[in-house]
Amino acid sequence: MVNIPKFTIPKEEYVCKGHSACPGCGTPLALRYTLKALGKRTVLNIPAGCGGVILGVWPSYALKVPVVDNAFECTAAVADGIRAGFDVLGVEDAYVVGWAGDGGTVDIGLQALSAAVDRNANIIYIMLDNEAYMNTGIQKSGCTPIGAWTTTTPVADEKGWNTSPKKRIMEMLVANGIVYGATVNVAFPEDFIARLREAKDIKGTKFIHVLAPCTPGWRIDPKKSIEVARLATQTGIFPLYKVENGRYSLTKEIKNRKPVREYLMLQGRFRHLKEEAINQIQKIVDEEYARLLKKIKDTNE
Ligand SMILES: Cc1ncc(C[n+]2csc(CCOP(=O)(O)OP(=O)(O)O)c2C)c(N)n1
Ligand code: SF4
Ligand SMILES: [Mg+2]
Repeated sequence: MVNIPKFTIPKEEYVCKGHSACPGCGTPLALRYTLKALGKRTVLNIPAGCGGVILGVWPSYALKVPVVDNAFECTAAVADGIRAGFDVLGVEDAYVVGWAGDGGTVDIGLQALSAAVDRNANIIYIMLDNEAYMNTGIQKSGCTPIGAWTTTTPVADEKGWNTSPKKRIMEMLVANGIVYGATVNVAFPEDFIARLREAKDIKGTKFIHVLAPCTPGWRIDPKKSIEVARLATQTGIFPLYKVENGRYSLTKEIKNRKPVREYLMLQGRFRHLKEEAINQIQKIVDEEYARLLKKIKDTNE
């Protein structure tokens, strides 16, 4: 008898057809997986950015759950306010989610998120990381990786591309005392849903860092967007791990990491990089991966 693996992704859909994301965009997938894990008793708080814009305008809305369109700076504060309202009303079976981009999180929304972690606000905060301010035309954010072209880090010469490292948002929040943090990738839906299911049952502030490709921003073929996202994890550029009460662990083991070149060369935003720069990025990724493994070891002793 053929052994058919158990299908673990819920069939329910809360994202309707007709949203306006570009072909190959990772954001609608992230939204689908999130709502499959949390269900219809979920309220999303979304600031400016592609994550909100692609859903359309009421009554032609692409979501089956309620959304609060909040100001850029205060996603986590508004989410915590809604949670407080639910608590007063005795609503215990609903999830309150902050759903912001990388720019809206590591730059613009950082103080509200940090304050929410201080209060251990009972919310799930999800950061859609497409590694730039995409909705306004691909400007560099604190999450743009070294070597990437953006419209504010143009590649006029070899020094034009982004030279600052990606902000270590997870480590910042761990230092801040967050109870649960995890990285997820739209190319690994079952792992994505498993982390959300884990987070929803924990009291306090939960942070989910999602890698979500942007086809025009990364200059990739829409058909290859999942392949590119998968390579981010297979090369170790975006490892999948979680941190529970300060203890780190890998959620997806990668036995033989692929060379970063395979990830970089599928994307127009990195295609200007020469041998030396690619080797330099490989070295940084190796060092960062070793740091992660050391944190896993140190926090589990
Ligand atoms: C206070 C404020 N500043 C700037 C803007 C303009 N703005 C709208 S969307 C956006 C880009 C958001 O980038 P990110 O949070 O990374 O989300 P993405 O669009 O990449 O998904 C910006 C800068 C705004 N709406 N409000
Ligand atoms: S610009 Fe990028 S993030 Fe925005 S909808 Fe298109 S693919 Fe998605
Ligand atoms: Mg972004």
